[in-house]
Amino acid sequence: MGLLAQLKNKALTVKEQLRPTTDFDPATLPWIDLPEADIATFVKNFKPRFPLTFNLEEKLHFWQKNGYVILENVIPQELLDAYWEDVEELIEHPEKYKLMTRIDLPKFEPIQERLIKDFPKEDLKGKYVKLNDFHQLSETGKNLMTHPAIVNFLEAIFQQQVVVMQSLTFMFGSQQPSHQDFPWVTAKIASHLAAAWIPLEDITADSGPLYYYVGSHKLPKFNFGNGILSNQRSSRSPLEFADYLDKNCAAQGYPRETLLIKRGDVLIWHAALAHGGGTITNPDSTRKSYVCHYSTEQALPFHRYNPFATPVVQEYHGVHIYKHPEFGDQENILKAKPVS
Ligand SMILES: O=C(O)CCC(=O)C(=O)O
Repeated sequence: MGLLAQLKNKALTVKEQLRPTTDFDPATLPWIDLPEADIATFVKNFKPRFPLTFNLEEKLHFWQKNGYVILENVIPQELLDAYWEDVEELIEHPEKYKLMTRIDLPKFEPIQERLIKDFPKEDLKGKYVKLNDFHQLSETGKNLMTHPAIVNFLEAIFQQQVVVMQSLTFMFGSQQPSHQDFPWVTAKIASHLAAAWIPLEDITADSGPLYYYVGSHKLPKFNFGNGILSNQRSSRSPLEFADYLDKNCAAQGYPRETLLIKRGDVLIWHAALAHGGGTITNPDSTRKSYVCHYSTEQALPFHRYNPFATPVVQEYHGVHIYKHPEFGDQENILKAKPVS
């Protein structure tokens, strides 16, 4: 670490010890998280960008109480097929594409995250594969993550310019321990975060489905030793965090639910909803899914790979998706196919 970085780290350590954050900043909370949120009046005045395909008022009440919503049967099958075709093209011809990929297998330690072409091709079809930000290459990925039903809901809860933060594409269950997203997937405003979990096939109970604790977005926040965000100065580990969530959600009576949704449905969850990947009980059972994280322009005015540069903005269905700062002509290399 250079001298300047050391000084900055020291100053941050002192600041975090003197005044550790204990919760989201009330001054920047999305309106729906405020105690006085009036959903009926909001819905009366809200002009959705696209025709509504779900009962917005009902879903907003559900979100406020439970920290998530499921929009049923809103995504066309052709769009899901078209995205999966792009994924198949990528894993059949990894040498043509520039994409950071993670495979959590011991044989790839210590570098489990690499360019996709640097993994053996046969491992790309196996377990523990996580494709990072494939939407940058796939225009269909951009169309899918900004599907009008998702955009209508995100615009309603944020009431601000929505931006894409990152995406993950899975073939198998992640088996990730319980966590909330805001301590890791951080923007300048931790509460400006939501995620969509888009199944690319019907989800079965043996595939390690996503689980979540209903209402857990209201749980008092975990202290990483230096506040509510996890960073290199934190003294408490992700497993301690998982343990805190599992124990306290049970103690508070937040039911643990398993996500067995179908192609065409989408789950959207709150920045602070506790969730994780269940255990895979049938090793052959796939769990193809596309997980997209969103924020607002106020909280994320840059691409997270280059916070110092002005991002190049692409607009899809009203959502801003920043061009990858290093991908150049790989951005949208897989063009959108016409879907009805
Ligand atoms: O899909 C999964 O199993 C985990 C995804 C997840 O937890 C996340 O992206 O925050």
